[in-house]
Amino acid sequence: MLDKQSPVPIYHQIEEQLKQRIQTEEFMAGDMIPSERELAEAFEVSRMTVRQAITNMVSEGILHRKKGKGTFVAEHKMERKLQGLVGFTEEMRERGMNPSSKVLFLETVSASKDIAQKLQIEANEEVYVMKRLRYADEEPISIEHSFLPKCLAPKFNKEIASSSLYHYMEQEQGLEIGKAEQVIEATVADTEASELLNIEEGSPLLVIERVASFVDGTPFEAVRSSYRGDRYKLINEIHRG
Ligand code: 16G
Repeated sequence: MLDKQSPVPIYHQIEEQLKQRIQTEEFMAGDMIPSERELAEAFEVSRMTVRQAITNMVSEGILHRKKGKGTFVAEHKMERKLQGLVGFTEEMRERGMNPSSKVLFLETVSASKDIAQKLQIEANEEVYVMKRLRYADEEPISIEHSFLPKCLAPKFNKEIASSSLYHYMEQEQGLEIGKAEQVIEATVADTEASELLNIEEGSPLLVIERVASFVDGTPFEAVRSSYRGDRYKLINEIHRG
């Protein structure tokens, strides 16, 4: 099965074979692959060599390890185009997935300096702070921690929060969403995020911080959304010059 005379390193040949078995769906997304020991025996190589191949495939995001359980074929990542301002509900529906939310909390607080600056309001003005866990087809995908000026939606409540914020602003409040500025960075899941998103502590997260405004320029939401790095990726097209 392996060509031990080839200049191609053995671990690389093992990677190629495993990738092929994933491509031909011998191993499907979510399946556990054989253990290092079993693979080492099957390929007649050392466990070290197998480990090298698996480690490379884990860092490429093709496989993932679950502590004490084994190594699994990763689910395909959802791709999100970095174009167009869409909300979570719209985005998942466009994919043919069923979006849902769990409102972890929704409270009224007075805005901190930082939040007031982002929302262009006075410090201490009332804002809603909410945390929502967002699901696609029953699978937790992201945690959203949002701040909204209370005066823009005085009757905002948990029921509205558990469906679509953008739908509420546009269809119920008759306000037109215009643009958002966002910053994207990487982080890792802490204990709370790992429990909510059903991933190991320390797993990668993709964090998007966004301030969204209505067409008249009034900011209506400052949010920090943390997406599972194993299920979500961002793509865009860029032009030279
Ligand atoms: C997205 C937004 C979030 C917004 C939500 C509205 C990012 C980073 N976050 O998740 O700020 O609250 O959509 O979705 O894109 P909804 O209309 O389903 O509530």
